[in-house]
Amino acid sequence: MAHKIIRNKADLAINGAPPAFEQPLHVGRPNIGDRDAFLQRVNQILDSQWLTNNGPMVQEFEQRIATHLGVKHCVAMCNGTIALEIAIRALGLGGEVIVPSWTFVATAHALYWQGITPVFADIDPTTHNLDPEAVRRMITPRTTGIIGVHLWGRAAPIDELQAIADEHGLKLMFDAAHAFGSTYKGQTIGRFGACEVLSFHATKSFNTFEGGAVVTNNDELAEAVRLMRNFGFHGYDNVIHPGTNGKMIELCAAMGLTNLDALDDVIAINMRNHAAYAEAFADTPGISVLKYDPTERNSHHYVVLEIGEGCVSTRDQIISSLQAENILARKYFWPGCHRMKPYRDLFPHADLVLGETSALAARIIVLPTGAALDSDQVSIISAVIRIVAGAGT
Ligand code: T4K
Repeated sequence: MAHKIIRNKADLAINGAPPAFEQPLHVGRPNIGDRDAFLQRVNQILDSQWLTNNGPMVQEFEQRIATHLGVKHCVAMCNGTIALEIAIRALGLGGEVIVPSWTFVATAHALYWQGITPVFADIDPTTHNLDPEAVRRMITPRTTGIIGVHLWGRAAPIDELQAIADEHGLKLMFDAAHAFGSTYKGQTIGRFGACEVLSFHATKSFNTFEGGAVVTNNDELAEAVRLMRNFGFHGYDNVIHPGTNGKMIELCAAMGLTNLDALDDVIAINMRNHAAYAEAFADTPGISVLKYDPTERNSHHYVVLEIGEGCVSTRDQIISSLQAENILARKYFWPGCHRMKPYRDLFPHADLVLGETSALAARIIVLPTGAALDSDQVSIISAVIRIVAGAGT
């Protein structure tokens, strides 16, 4: 595709020029591994006539994920939300559970859907993750647990949250939907808290179409989660636990096995794109690119811009200018769960204790990246933003 050159304001679509891209550039374009290898696995599934219910592909997938993360158990699920719900139930959480509001709404829904009140604690604006002191402030006699979220794949303050949980007799688990392959103090995410929950949704750096998993080193918990995933069945005709249907299908496991082989390449591309964006905005007043700690592993799957004071345009003006060019940037996780209808109704005054969350929600833009994006496209996206932000090219 020929690329439009953007040198100044006259070249922008908001000023009447044609859009930079004919086809939309999305955040969350799936990374897809070797197509032939995937199709070979699909044929294997069709030949075997075993499509779901803990089939051989799912078992192989679980083993490879467990090995990849260095964790004892991986229980694969149909998606990350059901995996969260099952983990929450298996841990026996109830009453109130403390979570960040600054997360995808599934974290809160997984609790509320089960009659548990999600209590939102504020974040540290530099890490975008839970602020341990804010968590302490939200503990009440009804609190039974804490769900930390490793937002953008950057680990939550695991040690501090574990200390609070231990001090107050609370259960601690993690929503690791963004953190497949990330590390905390050099150790791979998956082993922390009572368990951690992964998402393998199409939009994640590593995907199985739809999918998720509960990973843990706790044998008993893994067993409970396995039972709940399959209606509580223990062998044929013998139900020993209430349960639901959280099973991953063979086709999804086939996609996962294929994409696992391509993961290093995807991460290399993400790192290249992230570095190019960081360089493009290095001297743009009021714009910063969220950094990843070079001493930890991270898929660099999220390119997160913060639009602050000193930028001549607002966040929403930049988003609109990008949309006019067919660049579909996102405001994840605007406006924060606490301002979404179900939780706004529940906590009409939550803004009073979530000042950092509300302020951050107004500053964020998430940009396209991943294997679908080439370096020229990154340059054009950066040029549009720099001009709209008053920094020229
Ligand atoms: N916890 C956290 C912290 C999470 O971020 C998530 C999911 C979960 C829990 C729950 O896990 P899952 O139950 O989903 O496994 C998307 C994803 O659906 C969701 O998985 C993800 N987080 C969230 C951050 O993003 P939406 O509502 O933004 O999806 P949508 O349809 O607007 O698509 C996002 C972008 O991706 C668009 O620009 C289009 C593009 N896209 C999407 C799909 C599905 C493609 O290009 N191809 C595709 O196949 O939620």
